[in-house]
Amino acid sequence: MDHAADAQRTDLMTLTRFVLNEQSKHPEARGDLTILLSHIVLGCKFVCAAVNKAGLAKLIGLAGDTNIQGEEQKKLDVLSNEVFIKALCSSGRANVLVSEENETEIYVETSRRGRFAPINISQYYHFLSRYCVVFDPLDGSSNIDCGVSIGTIFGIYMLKDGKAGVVSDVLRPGKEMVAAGYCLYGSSCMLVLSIGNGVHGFTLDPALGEFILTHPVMRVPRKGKIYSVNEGNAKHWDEPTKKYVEIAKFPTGGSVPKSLRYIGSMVADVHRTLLYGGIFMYPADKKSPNGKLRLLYEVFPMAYLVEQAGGQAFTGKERALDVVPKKIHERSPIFLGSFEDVEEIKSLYHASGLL
Ligand code: P6P
Repeated sequence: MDHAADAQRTDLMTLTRFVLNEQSKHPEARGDLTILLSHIVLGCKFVCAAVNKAGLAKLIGLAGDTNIQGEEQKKLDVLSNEVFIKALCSSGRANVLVSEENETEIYVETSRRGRFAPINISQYYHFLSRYCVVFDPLDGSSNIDCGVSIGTIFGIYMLKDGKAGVVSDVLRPGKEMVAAGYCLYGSSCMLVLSIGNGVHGFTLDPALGEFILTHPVMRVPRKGKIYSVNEGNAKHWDEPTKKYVEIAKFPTGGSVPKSLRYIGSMVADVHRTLLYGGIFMYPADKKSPNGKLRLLYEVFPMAYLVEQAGGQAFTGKERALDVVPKKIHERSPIFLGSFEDVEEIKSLYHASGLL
């Protein structure tokens, strides 16, 4: 009998247990983040089920509407956005929400904020729900109809001063996030999370309906053999990006060329980069001077995770997590992944005089 394997099978570390254990290390923690995360997890389970049966349930196809980004909304986009907004509002721990699918930020009405018996105004503010959540409910949704993996991305800030939330509570550098994660709806449903102490992967066990810790302490390999970019934009790239890709394809000094892997679904591309190493890039170009990906709910959470896993995230000008957003839907170029691979693109930008 393999007692270790047997113990592994019966000592299931669920995501909830893991977060509770982590939070128990912080005496000041009141369990609000645990409650908030449990509602995000509920949303992920719901969307996972919906994505898996989309083909059968005729959810695939256009919802006949367009979002603020001008992109055609698919039914699963609409459903996912509603699920997460309702889950976050009912958590009683969310104060300000920003969704890719909503033009303006959402202020959770007071009655839905933390459950409390206000003794006096200062304690009222103290017990007010303290978290702001920025999220892309279903990123990569243009890939839904062809069965490519898609995902949910989220980042969490704590209110700056504990009073009623305002938009400036979310127009903050990504380094001020207290947690970030994504849920990948692919061959399996995997939630990858950091609450500031490393990155950990949890795989949904459909039989239990629980996310089980399968990838503890995920680390990005220091250097990788993969570069991930949409080469269809090559003619619009700046010189450092062109140079980096040129070196990746035609290395000197007898090095082996890197492999190109590009899925076109950020969660899937970043997940592979976290596991296998290498670099994922969505650079600025002449068509999109600020790149395509959204800073608040795509770039920041992924940059937070990659740094927590020992990698780097760079915008072409600065460390991605240092950027101060001016608008909730602003875009940013991004280069993220293995520490040494990102260091190479940073050196090319410094040598170019663009910095
Ligand atoms: P392109 C999906 O639409 C998305 O927002 C990200 O998930 C993905 O990384 C990117 O756009 C792909 O963009 O221009 O290469 O199709």
